[in-house]
Amino acid sequence: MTARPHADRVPPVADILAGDRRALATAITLIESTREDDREPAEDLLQALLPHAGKAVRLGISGAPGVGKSTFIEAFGMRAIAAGRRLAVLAIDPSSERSGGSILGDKTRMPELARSGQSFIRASPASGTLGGVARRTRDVMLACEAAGFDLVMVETVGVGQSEAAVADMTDLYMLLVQPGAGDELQGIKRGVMERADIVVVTKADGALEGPAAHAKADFEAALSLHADEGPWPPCVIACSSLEGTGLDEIADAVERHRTAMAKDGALEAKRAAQASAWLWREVEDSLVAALHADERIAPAVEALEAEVTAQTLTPGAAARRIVQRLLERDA
Ligand SMILES: Nc1nc2c(ncn2[C@@H]2O[C@H](COP(=O)(O)OP(=O)(O)OP(=O)(O)O)[C@@H](O)[C@H]2O)c(=O)[nH]1
Ligand SMILES: [Mg+2]
Repeated sequence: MTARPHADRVPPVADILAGDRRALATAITLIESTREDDREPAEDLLQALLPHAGKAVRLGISGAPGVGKSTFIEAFGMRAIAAGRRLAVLAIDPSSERSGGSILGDKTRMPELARSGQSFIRASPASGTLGGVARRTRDVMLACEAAGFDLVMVETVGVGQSEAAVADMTDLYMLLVQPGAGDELQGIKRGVMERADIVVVTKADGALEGPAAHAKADFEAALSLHADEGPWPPCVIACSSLEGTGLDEIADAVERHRTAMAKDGALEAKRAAQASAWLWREVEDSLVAALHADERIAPAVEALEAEVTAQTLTPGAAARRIVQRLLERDA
């Protein structure tokens, strides 16, 4: 089959900029397409949208399964919409088995948001990408911003590297934790805690109100251990998405974070560093994908990997030879 042009699937830039939801959805499908012949039109489209992106508040949300992410996003998001925001929710689902049901699942967990004309919900399966990370979520975020969404919440379940990716593409990273399991800090990896700008203790209501206060104190103590002198000292806030308590405090913290990051160009510097880090992430991903896709190199790569697993060759030496093969490929 010959590759056919996909011009029919490239939505007009003007429609996206005008906030046409169908145009945006079509754009996202193109951006997320893994077809080789979709890459160039997708990149051209993003290039056209880029000057119109960047004005949104970018929030990253992660937490263990069942911690209350969807309920929080619904409650927090509806308040933001009531305050005049347009909200895009982008969910990265790192487990491919779950991805089939996740979109529907999240829409039923966020019924009000799903119905609101001021919100846009999109789930991306992260299957087939490195480190369980949806490679295109950052691009999707830019498209949503160009379409006029001025608050973006990027959500991921707290497993694997997707948390780091979410922290790497947002202005403010929120880690959701729940009361009860707080004593051992819920096995949260140190690196993840250190990235959190706000730790949100969820479900602070009813019988869990006391345990939530305990968890808050535990996390405050843990955070103070590695609080550095950045523009924003991380904080811990308890909330109940069901009762609506603590949500104003979180919204206020988001505002204060914004103000703190506006000083001395801290936000611009953070975004610049993120874009640069993303570039290298993409370069690594592309190189590895090229290696795996190339039938002329694949057998040699496999053979080298076998030597490494048999411990007869060091990973360093094997990596150097693999890179050499790739560089010499088209020579
Ligand atoms: N008591 C109480 N329960 C809550 C609150 N928020 C969420 N829950 C409950 O916790 C359970 C999980 O909530 P979700 O919002 O689906 O959690 P999640 O983190 O999105 O879960 P996954 O998407 O499966 O990772 C549900 O039964 C919610 O009703 C809250 O503020 N208070
Ligand atoms: Mg959820």
